[in-house]
Amino acid sequence: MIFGRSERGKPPVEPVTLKILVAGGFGVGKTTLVGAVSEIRPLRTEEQLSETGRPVDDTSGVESKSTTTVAMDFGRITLREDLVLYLFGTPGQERFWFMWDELSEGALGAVVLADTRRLEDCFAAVDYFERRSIPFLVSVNCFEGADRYPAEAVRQALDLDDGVPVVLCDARERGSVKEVLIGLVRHAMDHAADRREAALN
Ligand SMILES: Nc1nc2c(ncn2[C@@H]2O[C@H](COP(=O)(O)OP(=O)(O)O)[C@@H](O)[C@H]2O)c(=O)[nH]1
Ligand SMILES: [Mg+2]
Repeated sequence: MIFGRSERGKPPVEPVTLKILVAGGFGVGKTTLVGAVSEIRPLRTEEQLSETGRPVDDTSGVESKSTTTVAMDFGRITLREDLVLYLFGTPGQERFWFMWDELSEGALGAVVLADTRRLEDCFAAVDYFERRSIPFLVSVNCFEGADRYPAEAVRQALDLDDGVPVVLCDARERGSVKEVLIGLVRHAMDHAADRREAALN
């Protein structure tokens, strides 16, 4: 047949899929960011965690308040025909770090979202990725009413290595978030290349 794949001259591509984590403090815009770019309806999983050992049906008094909602965001974006990103928004609270260890398995890298009004909320995430040598960038979500700081000031405040990109974004804007993700993929690729080179020397 003249039609079909031979006519186009190239076989269909099987896309490369990459796993990206989206971390940062509570309310910094992780769910918003994933929702802004995801092609699939973002999946939010909510789980009731009861305090250790407490029977779930123990409804005595207000004790039922001891349940906590854990939300994890999941989304997908096709950056190019041959490149698909899966996004995992990680719960920010420290007590959920056991989840991060599994989530970060096989991850290409991470976006650490930051709000300049409470930068300290992302210290823990920065620390986590630094310790594990997982490539990450810091993306400042520019809320209205929050003072704007140059990227360099944010880098200093967070004591980031020179190589860690700091970018500004609007977590609600698809185009803005896409730029952040492209920046992260580039950064992670560079990081991987540097490591390969170091291993050869
Ligand atoms: N003005 C503004 N509001 C935002 C922005 N990003 C998130 N929000 C709002 O901030 C709140 C917390 O965002 P959310 O995505 O739920 O934060 P998460 O806890 O990190 O998942 C929500 O009400 C969002 O609508 C932003 O860039 N600008
Ligand atoms: Mg959220």
